[in-house]
Amino acid sequence: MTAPAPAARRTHETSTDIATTPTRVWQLWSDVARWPRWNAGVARAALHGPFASGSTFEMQLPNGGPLLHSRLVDVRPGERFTDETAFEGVVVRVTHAMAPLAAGGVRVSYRTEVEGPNAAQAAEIGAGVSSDFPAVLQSLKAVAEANPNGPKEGSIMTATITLYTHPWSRGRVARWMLEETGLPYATEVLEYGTTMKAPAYRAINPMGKVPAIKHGNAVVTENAAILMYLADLVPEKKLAPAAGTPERGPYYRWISFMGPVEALLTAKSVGTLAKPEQAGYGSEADALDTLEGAVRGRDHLAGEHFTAADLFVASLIGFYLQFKMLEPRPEFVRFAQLHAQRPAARRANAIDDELAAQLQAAAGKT
Ligand SMILES: N[C@@H](CCC(=O)N[C@@H](CS)C(=O)NCC(=O)O)C(=O)O
Repeated sequence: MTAPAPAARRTHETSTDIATTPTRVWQLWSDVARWPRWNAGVARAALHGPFASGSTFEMQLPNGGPLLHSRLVDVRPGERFTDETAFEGVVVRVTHAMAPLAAGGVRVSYRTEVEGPNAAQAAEIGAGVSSDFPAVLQSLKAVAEANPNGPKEGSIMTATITLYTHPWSRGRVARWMLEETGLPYATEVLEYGTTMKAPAYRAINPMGKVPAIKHGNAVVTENAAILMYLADLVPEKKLAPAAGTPERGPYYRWISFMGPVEALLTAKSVGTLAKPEQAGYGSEADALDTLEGAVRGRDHLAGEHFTAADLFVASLIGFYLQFKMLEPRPEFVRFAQLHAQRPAARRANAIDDELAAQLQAAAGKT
């Protein structure tokens, strides 16, 4: 018989100073469902019970990563909390602590402790778990410092977002955007022709169409408006160029240009185009060449990084290519495929594919 390998323990610590109050940091920490907003290493998080010692929570890691089941083991409000996760035969404990600084602000530190039977494995897992903590702390700092006193009582930022959709609809565009924001949201699925046209839903969208979102008392319909509204809720994600910057021009321009493009493609699919000088979309050649010119040789339409304009243009090009309503010019295909690879796009599609399968299974039973 071989003797069991000695138990091993590995620790890592990283910290940063944040110009905010302990109350604000605590607010962000204890709002588990909103962790994905500032922690790119978490796609979705759900707490069962209060933010207190003994409660459990789940974290879905991004990019098809595992669903982790964790427990809060030591919660001291306004000061620190420790969570524990059993993972691949080891136990990972992370202590999130803060201490007020004499000059103002708070020093926030994350300490990771991994215990397991095998030292090499514990070291590897410890390094893996804590590798993105410096980036996570920088994001936490950005969100906290953007609003050091936190949302006011009853502020829209604490309100729930509901997405009204159908898995086979343009609601996929809105869901992709919601996944980009990292904000928690609920989904309400409407059925074509029935619940979508019922008075209860027409009170939200008189068009009886999806998608729509409701955020507190704010109702937003039209994908273009939904995307721009959501981008502004999470400035730290830079999904919209800042107001007043030159990049804001192409951002509005290309999001708005998709309205005429959609009108053109749907008109074309039934075989009647309006006279170019009367139609907002002009001639088909001008509209498609303009769209192609916008994406040709570029990965981003507004500035040098991904924004809601890229999301909207890529998702609608992808949608119309899929339904063979748009000619597959190489630059259209490239632009749509490039952005469809984003983790948030893949997550959103996986959620809608699953919902579609459930609807199909339910329809098969009736
Ligand atoms: N302009 C709207 C278009 C919404 C739209 O046409 N949605 C379709 C699904 S892709 C719909 O709800 N159709 C149902 C109906 O009209 O009864 C937007 O961009 O959000």
